[in-house]
Amino acid sequence: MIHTNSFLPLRRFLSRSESEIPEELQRLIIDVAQSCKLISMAVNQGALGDIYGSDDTQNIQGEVQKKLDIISNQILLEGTEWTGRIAGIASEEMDAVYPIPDPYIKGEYLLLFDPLDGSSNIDVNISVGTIFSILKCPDSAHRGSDNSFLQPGRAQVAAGYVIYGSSTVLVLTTGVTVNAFTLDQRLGEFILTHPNMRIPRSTAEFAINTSNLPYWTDPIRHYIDDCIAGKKGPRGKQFNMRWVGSMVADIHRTMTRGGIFLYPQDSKNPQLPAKLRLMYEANPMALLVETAGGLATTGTHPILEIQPEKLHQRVPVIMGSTEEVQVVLDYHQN
Ligand code: P6P
Repeated sequence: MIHTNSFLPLRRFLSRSESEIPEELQRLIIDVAQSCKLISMAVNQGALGDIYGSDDTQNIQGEVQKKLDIISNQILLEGTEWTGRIAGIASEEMDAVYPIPDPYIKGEYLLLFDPLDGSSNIDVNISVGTIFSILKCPDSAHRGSDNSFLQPGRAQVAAGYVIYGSSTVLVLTTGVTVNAFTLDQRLGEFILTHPNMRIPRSTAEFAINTSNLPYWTDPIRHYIDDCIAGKKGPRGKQFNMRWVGSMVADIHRTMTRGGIFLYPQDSKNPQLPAKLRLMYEANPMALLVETAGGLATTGTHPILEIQPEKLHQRVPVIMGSTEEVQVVLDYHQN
């Protein structure tokens, strides 16, 4: 491999980044990326490794935990807890905040993640991913207490995901630009392959689980009906639909070629009007989408402006190409 300026590993990119990323934050991002390399190796074993199937446990979401959910969560804990860079960790797979154990030093950041999003797709070999969010730990708060995590998405100092698909790709933002790095399996390095990602402003592709149609609110139902009506309908153009059932995969497609991703509130389960989690799914994805020029809303409220009340709270999610998200907002207003 000839090292030229076009060959930019993650570590070198972060040190050169135009947004002057603090040294400790650079190192924390590299710690997370290193852990995701190990998760990628575990995922890529497929049926050859003892990783398929479920554990006989449930997480706070009431979801059966896949073996790889547990393994991925453990990899991220062991890859970051010792570094002295974080004061606490929150995960979809852990009920409470994970305090940094003694004798490790507590650092200045808070790390949140969904260690393996879309894990119901693992056994059928569909892309899954890790979603992560990094916040500053407020000096005032008890280092790493629950309340210190409850910050709006706008406060994130970094956010990203790693998609374990036909290739393993890290998509990262520190709020200035969005950049993607493909894992070179031979070198074991994430290499910059998609500098300064921008979401196309318009799209003719929507992603939603249409089996929930009977439970949607009227604005969403009317919006989807009009998309499906195509050229002869009020939108006057043909739409395509995609639904992978793995947020990382659906959002990566949206980041790459545009689109609109919707997991709106529905009345299917009155106790759970929304499905996706704010702190470690909606917020990091919203920061990535909006930094890349897209828009992220609940349908009535910008996601990044929500003041969290609970660590595992859920919110409706509509995000992607700005002009199309604006159309959905218009359906809500009219
Ligand atoms: P449904 C995966 O479980 C997840 O949290 C997201 O990754 C995904 O977008 C959504 O749920 C899929 O939900 O109801 O279509 O299975």
